[in-house]
Amino acid sequence: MGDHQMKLLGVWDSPYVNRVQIVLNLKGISYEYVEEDLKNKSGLLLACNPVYKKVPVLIHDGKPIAESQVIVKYIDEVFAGTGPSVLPVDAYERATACFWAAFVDDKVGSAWYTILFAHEAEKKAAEAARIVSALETLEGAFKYCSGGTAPFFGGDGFGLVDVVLGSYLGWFKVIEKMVGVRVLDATRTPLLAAWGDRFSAADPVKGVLPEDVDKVLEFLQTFL
Ligand SMILES: N[C@@H](CCC(=O)N[C@@H](CS)C(=O)NCC(=O)O)C(=O)O
Repeated sequence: MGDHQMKLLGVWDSPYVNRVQIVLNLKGISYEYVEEDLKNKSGLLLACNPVYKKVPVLIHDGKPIAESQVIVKYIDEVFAGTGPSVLPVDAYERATACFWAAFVDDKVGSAWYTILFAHEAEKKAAEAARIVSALETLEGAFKYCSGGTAPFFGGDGFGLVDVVLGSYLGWFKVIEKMVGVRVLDATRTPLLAAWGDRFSAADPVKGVLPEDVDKVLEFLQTFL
């Protein structure tokens, strides 16, 4: 990407990091990836995100940007002329996409996080049910956003909601193994199930989302 210096601080199995990687790939922006050890955070991470001390952090020409949705919007704006856009030009459509992207992290993200660290099986099952319920709502949102015919929330290509929700797809399989409940189920949410297959197969996503469920579970054990 010309003269731009892009460095991404991340963790390989983080949905928040993965969505930034997907957008960078989508736009064809090359970047240096630095894997963080969250049990021993680097001085660079602490200096770049002193408020939350979390990944992802994108460092663009020495300037740090934190919070995944903020980073995605930043990339889309700064590299507006490079590759496809994830945010619509129309203000109302943009507001709608931001609303659903916030809904995903609010409902799916919070339940995902609780499942990871809850000890009781009942608690994990209740949170998985919250994800299922959010996905049922998102099935309706998909119908609305895609007009019932387009392949993605963003239309013919990825939009903000696609990359935000799509970044959890690998984890849905992990949750299924942890909790024994099917999260993204074609009988309950057929449009979303088909969307998930399309999303996972797309070029910008290949090699980004965690696919090896046991590897993710093993890695998770190191934090418990
Ligand atoms: N809202 C943040 C969430 C980022 C987040 O939770 N990152 C986790 C990894 S998945 C992290 O860095 N955790 C380290 C910690 O909590 O100390 C975003 O969208 O970027």
